[in-house]
Amino acid sequence: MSSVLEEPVGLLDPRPLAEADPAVAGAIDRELLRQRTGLELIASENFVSRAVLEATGCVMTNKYAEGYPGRRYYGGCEHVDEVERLARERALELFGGDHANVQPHSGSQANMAALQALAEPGDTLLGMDLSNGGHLTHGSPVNFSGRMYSVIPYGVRESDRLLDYDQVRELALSKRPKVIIAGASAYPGEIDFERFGEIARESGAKLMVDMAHIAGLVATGVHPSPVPHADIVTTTTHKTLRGPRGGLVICREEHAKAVDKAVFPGLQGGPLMHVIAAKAVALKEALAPDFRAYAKRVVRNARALADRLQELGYDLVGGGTDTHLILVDLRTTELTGKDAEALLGQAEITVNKNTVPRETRSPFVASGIRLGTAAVSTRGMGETEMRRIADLMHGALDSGGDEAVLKGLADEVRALCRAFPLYPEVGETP
Ligand code: DSN
Repeated sequence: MSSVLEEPVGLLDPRPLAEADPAVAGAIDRELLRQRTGLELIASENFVSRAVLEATGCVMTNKYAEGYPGRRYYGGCEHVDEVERLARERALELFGGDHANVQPHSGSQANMAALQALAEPGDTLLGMDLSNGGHLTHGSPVNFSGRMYSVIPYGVRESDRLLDYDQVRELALSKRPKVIIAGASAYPGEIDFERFGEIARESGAKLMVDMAHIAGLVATGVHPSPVPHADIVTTTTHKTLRGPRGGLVICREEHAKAVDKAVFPGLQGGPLMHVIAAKAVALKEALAPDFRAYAKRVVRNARALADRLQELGYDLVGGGTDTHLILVDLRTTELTGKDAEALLGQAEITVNKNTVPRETRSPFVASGIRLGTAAVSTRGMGETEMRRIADLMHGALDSGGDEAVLKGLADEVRALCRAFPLYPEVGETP
């Protein structure tokens, strides 16, 4: 053996990101600037707290922890066990239910786990049609859910474009699905989960609810909870719940083992322990009394934005909103969803094009735009700002693409955002 000390090699680079990788650091800085200076109206997005950001970037990213607290396949899990237990306990305190699994990497994986726990490949599912407001994982033919199961879609009524519970009941009684999936990603109305529960019981189906969009509203009682009515409830943690990107499952005791087995080893390997730490932090924040005030403001703001858009002549699916979400049907204008997304983008207002009920265009073009107030409400904006935002949006949508007009609107958007600073603790926007 050599007694000469070798030069250490491969040690961790101690430099901050800006020095170690200016290309990535630069893109992150530009993204921070974009989030700070523009209006974020994507209904599924929000801004997390500094504490959630810190946990998401913590050393728990280094740890493998396949299994569950107290039953892992790796040593050294005592600290990650602590955060996973905290996250599970807080999820149950917040939402009720018997059992929580906080490991799904995303909402899609939470849905996959729920379906795996409740049904066998080939079984029949009833799910909301994507262009009526559902989600890919609720049975779309291009998704695992549509490929693995036999899917019967339900939708909204033609008259008022609100959920057609009579249709759901008729389909459930005639087709006898194994699982009914309730929940939506582009539906502005309140969902009657009690009614879904009754239909499921009457037809002998299990009820799975995906509450991803409205989880923050459910957590605070601002939207009725699906938990008492459903076998399994899934959610993401990053929408109105304002946590890190990820998924979460809550279920009745009778499904606990099947859900845990479906998540691991059924679908995933090692859980993202840093994200689970951040979920625990976000769930603590959602348990604090001011989160309820926030959730109420999100809904009040959505109503104010919807009211002003209607005054300006826009056609809103469902006639308005009961939640954080608004779906504008642009078929009364000359614009497609794609045109509208681009025009608003030039004014630094970020939205997504979205299909609308009885859509005739491709999802890449679409006839609507979807809006949400979770992120702007996190910045502290209120109803006065919502009316202003509707006017700014109208200015852009009515601009005919006039670059000077759009630039003027972008200046106004930046001024509005400056009055509601985002992450001021990280330093002023230059
Ligand atoms: N992509 C999410 C949304 O925007 O609603 C759903 O998965």
